[in-house]
Amino acid sequence: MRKRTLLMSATLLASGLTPLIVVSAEAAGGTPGDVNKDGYRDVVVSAPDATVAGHAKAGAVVVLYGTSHGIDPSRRTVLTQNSTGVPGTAEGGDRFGAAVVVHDLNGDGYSDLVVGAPGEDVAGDDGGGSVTVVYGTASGLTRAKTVQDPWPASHDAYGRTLAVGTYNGLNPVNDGKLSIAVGANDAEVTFVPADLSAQSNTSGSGFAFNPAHGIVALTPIDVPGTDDDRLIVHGRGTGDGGWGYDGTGDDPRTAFADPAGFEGADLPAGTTSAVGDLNGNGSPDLVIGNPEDPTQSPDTSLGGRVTIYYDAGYSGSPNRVQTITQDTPGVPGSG
Ligand SMILES: [Ca+2]
Ligand SMILES: [Ca+2]
Ligand SMILES: [Ca+2]
Ligand SMILES: [Ca+2]
Repeated sequence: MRKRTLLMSATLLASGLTPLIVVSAEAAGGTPGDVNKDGYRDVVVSAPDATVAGHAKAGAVVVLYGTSHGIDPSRRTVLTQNSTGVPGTAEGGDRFGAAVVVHDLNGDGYSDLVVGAPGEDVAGDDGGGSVTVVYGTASGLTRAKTVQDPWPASHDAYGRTLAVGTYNGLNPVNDGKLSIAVGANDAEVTFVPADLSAQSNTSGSGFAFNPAHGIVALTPIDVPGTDDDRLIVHGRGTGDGGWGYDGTGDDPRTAFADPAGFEGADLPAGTTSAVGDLNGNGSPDLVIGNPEDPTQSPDTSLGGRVTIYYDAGYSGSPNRVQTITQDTPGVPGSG
């Protein structure tokens, strides 16, 4: 155990980055992000490149439990595919934890973990990828289920990115119900019912993304008090001329999905996004990150750019737009 803990820490330090863990705010009767239902939110950190039992990049997810005085580092659970109750076996390159979402899927007040292992070999399909739900329970994180891939022949790397929400209009078979949105290495988003009932799987379509690059990131937008959420989808494709991309089909692209369908709004290109209320008016603001922004000079000056769409949360249409680069006054460094 001690050895594994040290390995994990080293991997986290070596990578320098951990994937964004998204906590949705819809837990029914519980505290969002509270895996053990003690009223304190918990921290979930993933290390998809962690070595497990000698298998490089098998991957692990660590839950650190909140207390009245913050995180207690002595109280934690390390989950791998070798953990009791977790399906499968830790193997080299599984990358268990490459994506993680924390959400109470079954409404019992215990937040659950949705974990992607996009490098998992599945039956007859090397690197097909897998998604696992690990349920928070009174007895810990020892009960888990595999999320079936309804389209295993259509893609690999199932579970490379994940989101949870109620996506009306995007998933007609499962309309009005909580879904797990799953990205893979094609241009489609698969919606799986959160109760994992296999019969109502369906797949979204309509993105002008390049299927060779897959879905890069999914960001949920929670619409409070409704059963109708939004989704930002990042992929790659051929940028339009206005962005000055090279047109080879690997440029960052972003789509906004609302009940009217995909690309309901024209969001700035980017490979990552986050949602929060930056100006404190109660309406969500969208923050899009594009580390490959070539505005200064196509593909020669990738200084990067952050674009803020204020109060665009439910429509994708902003009241105000702000861009930030390293050349923005007050930001250290230069673009
Ligand atoms: Ca807790
Ligand atoms: Ca495995
Ligand atoms: Ca639960
Ligand atoms: Ca706002």
